[in-house]
Amino acid sequence: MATMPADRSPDSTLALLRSGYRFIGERCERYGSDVFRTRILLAPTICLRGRPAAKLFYDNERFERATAMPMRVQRTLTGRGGVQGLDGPEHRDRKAMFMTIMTPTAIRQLGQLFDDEWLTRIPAWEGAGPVRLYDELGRLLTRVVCAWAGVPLPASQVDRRAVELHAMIEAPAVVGPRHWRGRLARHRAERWLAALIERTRAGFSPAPAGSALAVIAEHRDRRGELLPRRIAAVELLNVLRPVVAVDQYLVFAALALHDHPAWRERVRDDDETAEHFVQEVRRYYPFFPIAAARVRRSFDWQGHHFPRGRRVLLDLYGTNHHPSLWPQPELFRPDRFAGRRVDPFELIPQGGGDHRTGHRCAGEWITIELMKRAVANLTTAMRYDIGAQNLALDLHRMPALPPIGLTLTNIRGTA
Ligand code: HEM
Ligand code: MYR
Repeated sequence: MATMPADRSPDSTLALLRSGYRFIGERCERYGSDVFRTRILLAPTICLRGRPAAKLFYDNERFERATAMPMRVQRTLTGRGGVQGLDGPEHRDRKAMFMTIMTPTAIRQLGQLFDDEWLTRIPAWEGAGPVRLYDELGRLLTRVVCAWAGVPLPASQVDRRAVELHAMIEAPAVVGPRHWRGRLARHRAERWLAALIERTRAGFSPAPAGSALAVIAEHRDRRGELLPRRIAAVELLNVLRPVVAVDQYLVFAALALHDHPAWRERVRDDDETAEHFVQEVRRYYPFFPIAAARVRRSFDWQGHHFPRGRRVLLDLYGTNHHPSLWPQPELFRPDRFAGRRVDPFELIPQGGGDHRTGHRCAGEWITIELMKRAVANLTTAMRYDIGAQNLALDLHRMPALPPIGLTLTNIRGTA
């Protein structure tokens, strides 16, 4: 058996929180290995990156998710009892529920609502001072996703719910007030949506057929049972929260257009080029850093032993920046996707493998659709300036958005 390189520190949890997106990659480079062991949250943990590692990690025979997600992530970002922590037939069943929501027609409808809302907002932005894109898109996507999902949202509640959804996304990997705001936000949002599920089931708040609210409220598990209302709320939040989280990618897309202005024209001219641009934004910019699982049954891989129950972390960011997959990974180059067939274990910002049978993100197509539409809106529907501001990404922070979230000035509509 080969010796797995080991991190010397007695516990690396703080190092992970401090180093952020480069934690696994830096160590892989130091040890000359895409697998090493360390201790995180006081427990032995194996870290992996790269394509063969992703292929291994998404093998359901070898890994499971129950108890894999650290509690601080469950209490903020994902919630407890939702699809992320299920395995086997229960996971298949719950995942199928999500996938019935993601039809091509429904995705187009979401995109259309997003465009309509964006165009409606332009006159207000024209008259306003500086517009903080992250905040503005957070509110816009909150309105859009609630309308699409069948969730009633009075205008007076938009700001509050947008702040709550952002708080959950910003909380999992920080300590201090930002973490506690995320916990409180989750608690409030789950209460709100559990009550809505109850009203919907009782017929007081009818949900449009096929909407996320209807599908989740009416879903029956393999035993024919409705989901407990708290779990239904967690799953409804698993639609609302990540659609709002797409705003980070939209800000990154705007940053990329700013830093690489030659692409403004190229994405306007050609749909395929716009797709390459969006893929490169998802590859290049840091967002979901790491996926977590546990070894289901002991096995050996590449001469290393993986004991049953061991927590394993897959470096999503590091795989998207792996030099053997992506030449000059630190350069933003959408052309790298031209003529390239991307297999399910190479470009994994939203997880790898198969959407239906594995834990790969249920919202990947929605994400791409919204990003393409945002790029079109930023390049054709309006003009704007980006004044002097700190636009540096901070890879030590997870998520890594520039603190101000990108401010646009002098917005003019083109219509
Ligand atoms: C799972 C990232 C948007 C719904 C995941 C996973 C990642 C991810 C890394 C976990 C993969 C794993 O555990 O192996 C992202 C990113 C997004 C995004 C970076 C961009 C904002 C969305 C959207 C939706 C969504 C728009 C829904 C509308 C889900 C669900 C799961 C998931 C339901 C759980 C899947 C499962 O456990 O089987 N996402 N996601 N995500 N995502 Fe996303
Ligand atoms: C979602 O809302 O599900 C999609 C986007 C969330 C991104 C959150 C980024 C920071 C997460 C750190 C979590 C570490 C997981 C082991």
